[in-house]
Amino acid sequence: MQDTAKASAAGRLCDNNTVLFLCAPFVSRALACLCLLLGSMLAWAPSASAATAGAPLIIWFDRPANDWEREGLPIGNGAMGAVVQGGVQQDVLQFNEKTLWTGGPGSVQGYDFGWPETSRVEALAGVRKELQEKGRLAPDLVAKQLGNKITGYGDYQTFGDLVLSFAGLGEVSDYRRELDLSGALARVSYRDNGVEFTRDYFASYPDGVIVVQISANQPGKINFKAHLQTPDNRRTKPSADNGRITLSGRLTDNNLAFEAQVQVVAQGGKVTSAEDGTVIVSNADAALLVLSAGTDYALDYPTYRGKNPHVAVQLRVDQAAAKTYAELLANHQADYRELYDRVALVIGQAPSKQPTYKLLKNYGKGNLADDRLLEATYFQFGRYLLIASSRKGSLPANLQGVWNNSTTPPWNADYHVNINLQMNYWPAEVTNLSETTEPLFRFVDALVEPGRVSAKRLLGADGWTVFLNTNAWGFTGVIEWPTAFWQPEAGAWLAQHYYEHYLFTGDKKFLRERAYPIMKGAAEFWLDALVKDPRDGKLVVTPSFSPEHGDFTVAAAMSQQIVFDLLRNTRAAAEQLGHSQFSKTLAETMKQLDSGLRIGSWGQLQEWKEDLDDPENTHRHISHLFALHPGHQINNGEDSPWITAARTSLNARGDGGTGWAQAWKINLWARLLDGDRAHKLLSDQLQKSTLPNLWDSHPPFQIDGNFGATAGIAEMLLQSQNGEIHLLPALPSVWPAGSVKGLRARGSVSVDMNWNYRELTRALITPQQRGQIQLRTPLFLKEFTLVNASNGKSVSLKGDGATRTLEVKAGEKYLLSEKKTDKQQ
Ligand code: FUC
Repeated sequence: MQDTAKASAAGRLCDNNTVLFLCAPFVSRALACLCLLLGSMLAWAPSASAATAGAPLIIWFDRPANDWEREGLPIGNGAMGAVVQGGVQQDVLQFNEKTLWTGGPGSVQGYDFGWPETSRVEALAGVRKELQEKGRLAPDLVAKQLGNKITGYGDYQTFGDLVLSFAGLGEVSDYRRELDLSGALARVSYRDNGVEFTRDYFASYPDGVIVVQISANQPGKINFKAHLQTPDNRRTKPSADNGRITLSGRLTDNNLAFEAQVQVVAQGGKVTSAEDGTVIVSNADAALLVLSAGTDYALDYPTYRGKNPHVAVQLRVDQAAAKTYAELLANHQADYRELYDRVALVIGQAPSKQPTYKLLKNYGKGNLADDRLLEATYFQFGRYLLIASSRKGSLPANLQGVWNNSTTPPWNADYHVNINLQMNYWPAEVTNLSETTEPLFRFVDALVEPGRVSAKRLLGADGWTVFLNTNAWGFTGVIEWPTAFWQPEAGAWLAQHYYEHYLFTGDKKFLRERAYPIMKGAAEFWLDALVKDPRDGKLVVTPSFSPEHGDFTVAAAMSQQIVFDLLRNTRAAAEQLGHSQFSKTLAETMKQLDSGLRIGSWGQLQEWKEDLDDPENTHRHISHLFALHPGHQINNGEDSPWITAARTSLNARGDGGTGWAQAWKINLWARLLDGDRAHKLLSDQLQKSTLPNLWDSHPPFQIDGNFGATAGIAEMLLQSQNGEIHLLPALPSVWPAGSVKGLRARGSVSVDMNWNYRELTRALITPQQRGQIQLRTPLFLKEFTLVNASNGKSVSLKGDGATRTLEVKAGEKYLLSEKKTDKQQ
C-alpha cells in the first residue's frame, strides 16, 4: 500500500515537466532519484519484463503522411518492404522487392562490371611514379588515368503501389497512424460516422508476404477498391480474377522478369474483380489483403538470372491467403519478437501523449522523459529497420534499406562500400541480431569472383577486391567520379565483418568455411598490391585517397589502417585454423607495413602520411579515425598518445556532418569513453539529420545513419574490442539510471546491466562459451558480490583493480551486484 502511494506520488511529480527538468542529475542526486523512480523501478525489475518497460515504443502520427520520405512508416521482411502512408480516401501502400534492379547483364546500354576494357596496370604504374615524384596528385588527374566510364550500372526500383480507394467517407475524426516497434505492426485508425475503422499492415518473414487487414467495429461497413500501379519503365498490364490481382512483366532496360500478386479475401459482403485489374469490396465486415512479389534475379555471377518468379509468388500468396489474419499475425510476431525482444533499453523514458514528430520537434527543450523516449525509440528503430531490411534469403540492406519509391533513387540506392554498407551492419552483432548479417555475407561471397577480375584488371593483383560502390550485379570495378572512385580498401573493410561475426558468435565453422576464405582472398590482394615506399622502406598503399577530399597521396592513414586491420585479423584466423605458413607470411608483411598512425604538428592523428591536415577542415569523413572505430588498432589505453591525437582530430573536425557522419562520431566518442560528447552527437543527429518518421537524412533519406546511431548507443553501454568486456564505458549524465538487456560482447557473451547514479549496480553475464573473460567496471573498486545466478554460490575473480578475470562455463549465468550498505538495505 505504502509502496503504491510512493510510486504514484513519483508519477505525479514526473508528470510535471518543470519538475522533470529540475530532475537533471547535476541538480540534486536525491531529487533525480525520486523523479527517475519509475524508470529505475523498471531498471531493478527482472530483465525479462524490461522489453516494454518505461513506455511502449511506437512511432506515430495524428495524420496521414504528407510525404513518403518524411512521414511514411516502413514495414519489411528483408526481401520486401512497404511504406504506410495511410491516406483516408486513398491509401497508397508503396512497396518494394529487393531484387528489382535495372542495369546489369542484359541492360540495353551494355554492362561491364566496372572493368576497363584493357588492363590498367601500366597506367597505375604511371600514377605511382608521378606520386612518388610529386607527393600528391589532384583527384581528376588520377581519375582520368584510372577511372572508367560505366554503363548499365542500374538503379534499385520501386515495385509499385497497392492503391486502396475508399469511397463515401464523411469527416473522419480520431485519426492515428502508428508503427509499433515491439510487434512490427503498423496501424491506421479513425472514426467515421460513429464507426471505428482500423487498417493493420505488416510484412511477414515466415509467410513471405505483406499483409493488410481492413476492419471496422460494425458489420458490413468495409467498402473499397484495390489496384496495383507501377512505373512506366516496364512492360506489364495488371489483371484481376477471383479477388486476385496479378501484375507481371519485364523491365524494359534489362528484361528482368517480375511479378506481384495480391489476394483480396473479404469476410461477408461481396468481392468483384474487374478486367482493368481492380478488385472491389462492398459491404464486407473485414477484408484481408495478401501481397507478394518477386523477380527472376539470382545472386549468381555472371548472368544473375534464375527462375521466373511466377510459381513462387503464386504459392506464397495462395498459402498465406488460406490462413486467417490472426494466424498470419501470430506467425509474423513470433518470428519478429524472437529477434527484437532480445534487447531492451530503459533510460528514463515515460509514456507521452505527443506524436513522435512532436517529440522530435521539441527534443532538447526540457521535457526529459520525452527526450529519453525519443532516444530509446530511435535506438530500437535501428534494430527494427535491420530486422525489416535484412533477413536470410535476400540481398543486404542497401542505402535505403529496402524502401525506395523511385526509379532513379539517390546514389541508385546501391551499396556504397566506403562506409555506408558497413555502417548498416554495425549494430548487428552488438545489439543481438547476428542472423541479420547473413544477406551481407552471401552478397560479399558473391563479389569474390568478379572482384578477382577487378583486382587483376585494375591493379594486376591476385585475390579480390571492390572499390567505392557496388550493385546487385557484381559491380566491382571503378567509376570515374574523381573524389571517391578509388577505394580498393573496401574489400578489406568488408572482410572485417566476417571476423567480427566470428568473434561475437564463436562460430568456428563459420570462421573456417566462410570467413577465412574471404579474408584470405582480401589479404592476398593486399600482399600483391602493397608497394615499398622508397622514403622509409615501409609497405604502403599507392595511390591512396582519404574519402572524399584532399589529393591522392601515398599511404593515407585510412588505407594503411584498413590493411593493418585485415592482415592482423587474417593472421589471427590463420593461427586459429592452423594455417601457419600463411600466418607467417602475414606476420612478415605486417612488420614492414606502414601502420597509418602518425601524430602531426598540432597534435592530431594525421590523415595523410605527410602532415597535411588543416585544423579548420570540417569534412564529414573522418576516415583516419578508422583505427579507433570500427577498427581497434589504437584504442587500448585511455592515456595512449594515439587516443589523445584521435581526440584532437575529432575535436577539430567538429560535431557537424550529414546523418551517417554524426552517427560515426557517436561511436568514436563512445570509444574515447566520453559519454556526454557521444550523447551530444546523438542529440545533434536527432535535431539536424532525422526526419519526422525517424529515418536518417543525409539528406536525402539514407538509412546508414539510423544503423550507425543504434550501434553508437550500444557502444556507449558496452564495449569489447580490447579483449575485455567493458561495462558502461561511456554512459552520459542524462541517463543516470536505467537498464539494458541482451547486448552482446565479443567472446559470445550476453550482458544485461542496471545502473543508478551513473554507476553499475548489477550485471548479468551469460557466456555461450567456456573460458576466461576479462570484465571491466569500477564496481570492482567498491563493495560487490559475484554469484552463479543458478545456484547463488559465490564465484571468485582473479586480479584486482577495475579489470578482473572470470573463469566461465558455457550457459551459466554470473550475477555481479553492488553490495548494498546497511543503509540501502
Ligand atoms: C559516400 C558518402 C556520401 C554518401 C554516399 C552514398 O560516398 O561520402 O556522403 O553517403 O556515400
